[in-house]
Amino acid sequence: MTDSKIWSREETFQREEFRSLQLERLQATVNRVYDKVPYYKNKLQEAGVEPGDIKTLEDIQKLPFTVKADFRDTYPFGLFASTRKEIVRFHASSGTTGKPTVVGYTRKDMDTWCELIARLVTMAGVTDEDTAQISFGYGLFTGAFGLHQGLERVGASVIPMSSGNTQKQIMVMQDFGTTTLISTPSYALHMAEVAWEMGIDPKKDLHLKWGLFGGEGSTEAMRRELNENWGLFATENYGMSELIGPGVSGECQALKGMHISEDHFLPEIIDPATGKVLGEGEVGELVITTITKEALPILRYRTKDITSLHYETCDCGRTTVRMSKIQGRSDDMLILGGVNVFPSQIEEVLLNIEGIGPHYQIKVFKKGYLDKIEVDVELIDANLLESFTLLESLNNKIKNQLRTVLGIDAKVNLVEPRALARFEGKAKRVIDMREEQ
Ligand code: DLL
Repeated sequence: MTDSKIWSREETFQREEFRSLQLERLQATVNRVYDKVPYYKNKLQEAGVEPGDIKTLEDIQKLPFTVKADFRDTYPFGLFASTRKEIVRFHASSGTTGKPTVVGYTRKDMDTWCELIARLVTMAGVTDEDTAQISFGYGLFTGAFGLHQGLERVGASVIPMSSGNTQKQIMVMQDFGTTTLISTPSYALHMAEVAWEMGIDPKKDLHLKWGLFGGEGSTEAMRRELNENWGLFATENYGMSELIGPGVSGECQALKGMHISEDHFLPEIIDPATGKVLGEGEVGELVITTITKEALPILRYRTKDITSLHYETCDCGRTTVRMSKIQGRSDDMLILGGVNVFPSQIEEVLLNIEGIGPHYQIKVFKKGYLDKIEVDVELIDANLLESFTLLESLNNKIKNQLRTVLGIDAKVNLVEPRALARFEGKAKRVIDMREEQ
């Protein structure tokens, strides 16, 4: 793997340079929300904090958290710190129920966003020689437009394909010579299947070099599958609408975690149960304060995403803090017979078992006071369905693995290839049937 270049000098700042810039920007952000967002002014006053109380970076802990409900309570624009005239773009998050979370950007925010994406695509290996096909859905979702502008900034040739229409995606990849695929990891897996059905081997017949995946989690086993199916080098990136969209963090080619652009985002890890701030390497909920946003500055946003932070300099030379893969969301965690598990841990176990594909679905039920799960898993080879003995032994193997690795008991249903739903955006792998019972 060739070493990619580093886009901005800030990515290699010394820790002290970061700290003084972060303090200055944190103070400016607290002043900004105090002056311009009445909702925040109230929240700060209730917490007994004045902007002048933020004298060191550690004083961030005096600030109250912001949570999703704050967006709901102020829907649509109540957290905005800029006037409508200053806003040049709206996006909204893909909530499944109720009102979406609306976010806005000023011209300067758009420029920052572009810069952040330029950093992450560069660290993944993309250059102005590349042709990037964006297979995220264009629209209110931040994924497509976010990646689009940053890729143009580095000079890549962008194909604004959007998601869906999968056969056409493959045709365009072949005819336009796409080298870079941008999508959710689950959609990329599905696209490879469609290519095979069309008689195209993505690895041999297409020219993919880079896959920049994000918007949802993926395990290392899923990464191997993506690399293998497409013949590309997969990196992952993370973000969320409330904070900016994609661009919060991304992996470099060393694959040692996702680099957070610390000159724009101040990360903390907390114990989700108590709110206590945890130390380097400890696993907990990611909390982020935006320190350069104009339209929508957010103090200590509780992302609900579970990860840890690592500060030592990366092999790529960047000094920015890295966050480990998201293990799950604090509200996704299942408690099965007293054992806490995230769906991503179940995925990791399944994808390491031979004979089953990367498509699965977890159904959660309530039995008495206990949660129980059933896992539907797709076979790779439909012929196995003919042999009861082989099927039974694979089924037992999966159950045993789930028991020995994770300590959980699950009912496993093996289903034929292509029996489970495919996704063009974010996958929905967990079906929660607890409320319906
Ligand atoms: O998903 C922004 C994004 C778009 C990031 C494209 C990367 C690429 P939302 O729709 O607001 O924004 O969803 C945010 O998605 O809190 C995580 O739970 C999840 N998520 C995003 N990226 C990852 C990732 C975009 N790499 C929510 N790993 C976040 C795990 C991810 N979860």
